[in-house]
Amino acid sequence: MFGLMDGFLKNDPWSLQKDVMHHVEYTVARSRFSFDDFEAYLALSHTIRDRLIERWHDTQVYFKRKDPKRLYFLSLEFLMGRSLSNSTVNLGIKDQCADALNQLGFEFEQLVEQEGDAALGNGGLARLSACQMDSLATLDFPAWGYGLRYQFGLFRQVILDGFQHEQPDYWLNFGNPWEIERIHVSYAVKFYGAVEEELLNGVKRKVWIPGETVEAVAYDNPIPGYGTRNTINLRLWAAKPSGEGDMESYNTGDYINAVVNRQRAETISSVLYPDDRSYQGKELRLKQQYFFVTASTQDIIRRYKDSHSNFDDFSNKVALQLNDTHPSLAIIEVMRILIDEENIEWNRAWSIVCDSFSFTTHTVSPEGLEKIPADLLGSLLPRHLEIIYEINFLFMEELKKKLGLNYSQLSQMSIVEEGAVKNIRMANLSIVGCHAVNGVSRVHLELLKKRVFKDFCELWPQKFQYKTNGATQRRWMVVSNPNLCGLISKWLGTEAWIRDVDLLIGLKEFASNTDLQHEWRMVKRVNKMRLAEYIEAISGVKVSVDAMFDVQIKRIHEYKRQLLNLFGIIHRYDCIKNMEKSGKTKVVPRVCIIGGKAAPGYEIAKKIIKLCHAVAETINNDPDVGDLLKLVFIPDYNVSVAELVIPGSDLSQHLSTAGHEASGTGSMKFLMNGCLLLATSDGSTIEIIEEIGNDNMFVFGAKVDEVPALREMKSSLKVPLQFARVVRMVRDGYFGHKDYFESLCKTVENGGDFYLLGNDFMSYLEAQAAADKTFVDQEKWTRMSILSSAGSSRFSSDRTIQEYAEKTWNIEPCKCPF
Ligand code: DL6
Repeated sequence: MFGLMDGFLKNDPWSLQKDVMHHVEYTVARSRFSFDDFEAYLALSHTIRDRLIERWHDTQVYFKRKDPKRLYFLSLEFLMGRSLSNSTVNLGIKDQCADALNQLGFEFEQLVEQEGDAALGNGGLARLSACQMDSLATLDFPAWGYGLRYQFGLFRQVILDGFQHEQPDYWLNFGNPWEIERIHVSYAVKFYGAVEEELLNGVKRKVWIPGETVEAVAYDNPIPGYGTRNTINLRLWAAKPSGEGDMESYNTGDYINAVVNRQRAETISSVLYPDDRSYQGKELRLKQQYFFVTASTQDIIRRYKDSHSNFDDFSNKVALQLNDTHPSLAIIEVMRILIDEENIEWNRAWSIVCDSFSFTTHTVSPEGLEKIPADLLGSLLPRHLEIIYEINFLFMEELKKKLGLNYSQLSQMSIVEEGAVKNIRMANLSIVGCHAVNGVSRVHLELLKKRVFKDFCELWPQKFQYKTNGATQRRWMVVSNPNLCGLISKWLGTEAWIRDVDLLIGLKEFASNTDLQHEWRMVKRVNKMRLAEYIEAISGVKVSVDAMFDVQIKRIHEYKRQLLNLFGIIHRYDCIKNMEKSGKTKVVPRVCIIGGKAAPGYEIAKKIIKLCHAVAETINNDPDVGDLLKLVFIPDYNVSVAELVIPGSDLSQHLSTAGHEASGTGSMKFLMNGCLLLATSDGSTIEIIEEIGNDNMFVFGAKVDEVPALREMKSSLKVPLQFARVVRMVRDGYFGHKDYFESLCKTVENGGDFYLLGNDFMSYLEAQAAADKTFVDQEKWTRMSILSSAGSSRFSSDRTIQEYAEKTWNIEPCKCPF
């Protein structure tokens, strides 16, 4: 057992209890004779935070002494969720904390529930960043995460009469014990203004005279590894008014306006953009991107210069990872610092930049790529636009030499898109400025080669790679499903799989063992009971734990096809309604659970949420159906809701039209927890199928390479009768709101069915029927469930990070001694 005493602070229950009481009295400022759950949560969190800080300091001192090559992971989004439980697990002191609290009359699990989610991101990309931070710390890599400390994270989803409403996420209102404000770590961030030429020692150089300056202040979030003392840092930046101020206004007596203008600086880090696909052309978004990029790169270069007197070793000591194109201005910012401030000659600066940066794209469609209007960029960051034009000019010259004067290809590959509005293509910039471009699954790389970055892949085939995404088993198994973990450790005879996940495969040999199967089912049942209680509390719907819990939780998107799920549910309902009494005894009871947020401006996605509620209203109140079918929408889906729902699910659905999901990571979390997958062959699911076998899941639908041809033919494809019938039920107002759902129905009718719901419907129903049939055979189901967990190790973020470390970042572990 690690973690009993590894710093000044002790980790036995008695010492923990003493420290909790200290924080009750001196941090939370409550009487030690009277404090509630929330105050106990705060005191415990500060107790844990002290221990994190000790390890964090030791780790940073050790890194400084060893000076290894460091990885800097730049991401505009991190979906960290809650920290208390995760920290105690990774520090190895969860049981001791529970004991300490018990003696004080508190339940650890109860206190965990007091914490709100840190939701500084939208969806897959953001949660992936969080999982990868956990793996970087656990595998002892010398890494830093950098991002933005939004004052308002992802909006809270409130459902009123079945409609989604968005409310601000006041996550910082009651303080955040997991962060450390570093008022002394701050950097000036410049915007607007003009570029002038200056003569310095007979050499001409460019000087950017800004029109506005704000300050970026660091907030550090320690990220503990599991089974190691290493605790790395996630540094998030908040915007504050610059110390310099607007003296002119103060002097002219416009005191109030001067103060108000200064406060405006804070809006830069105030709110996360809630759309996970498009961020085009918004000045505030661009300001956010540059703000976090310049603060981070200034910090990184400052750290490098602390121990190096020139830039010769920069790319041997610094790996900069761009999480999608959102931080891609970092390429330009480092270039600007090197040439304008460090007086490094252009070619040398460019080779330092290209050797240091790598890029991962999370997008599958060329239309989804980020573009910034050149006018906007030039007004906000005039010097950066000049540098972009220069990089592009040199790139075009190089291309002409290689490709000749093929203007159509040159214009496709140019960083600058000419047209009515001149745009800067951030993906092209990232490809040109990075030594490696990664996709997030094998098929994603194939799509990048064929569609998204075809010309670039042909030009630089060696640059393009893939690292299949993963999820951390610490959060998604140990924290969220402790009973299953206990069971797995018991059967494997070790807890070592929590760090060395490949050991999970050892479960395979017991998959048919009736004792394990029995215990496995018991664990699932307890998790289902917990989920059923939650469902009743939020919706008033009582569900039976004997039913199959069938779950689809993720962002609401047309391509993710929650609508296909709803059509399937309507079909099932229709069948039950039209069944003889005797037939009903053969129906496998289902509780269908859907959860997810729709981007505020995404009308069709919002209609899907409303349809889900309308269908649920009809089904759940129909006495002909009873417990045979229930439908529940879980509001405000977030990381901690996922932690509750996933362990309690029997079946999980991943229905994206093939070729649309770059990877998908939800499926991996379900897989680890022994939920069976019902899925299309898309993204990482293709690799999951290879790993655990077609016969251990329910696969359906068109394949990636069939989709383009099906799209071509879709207006002539015959729609199955069953499909036409369910669409008609919605269109004709069977679930009410006839006019409102008309536009939703139109998306799948009259040849408009871009996401091929009609095409895949029958194969979807067959997969559902196979799931029903298997569920009846509990022995078979449990065996498949155990094999799913056993086969999930490849989908751990530990494996992903190991691959990045070896093949892209070229970094080595740097383990802080105990
Ligand atoms: O790579 C993480 C995650 C993938 O698993 C999903 O397939 C993909 O849709 C998602 N992308 C985003 C938004 N992307 N951008 N930009 O979350 O990334």
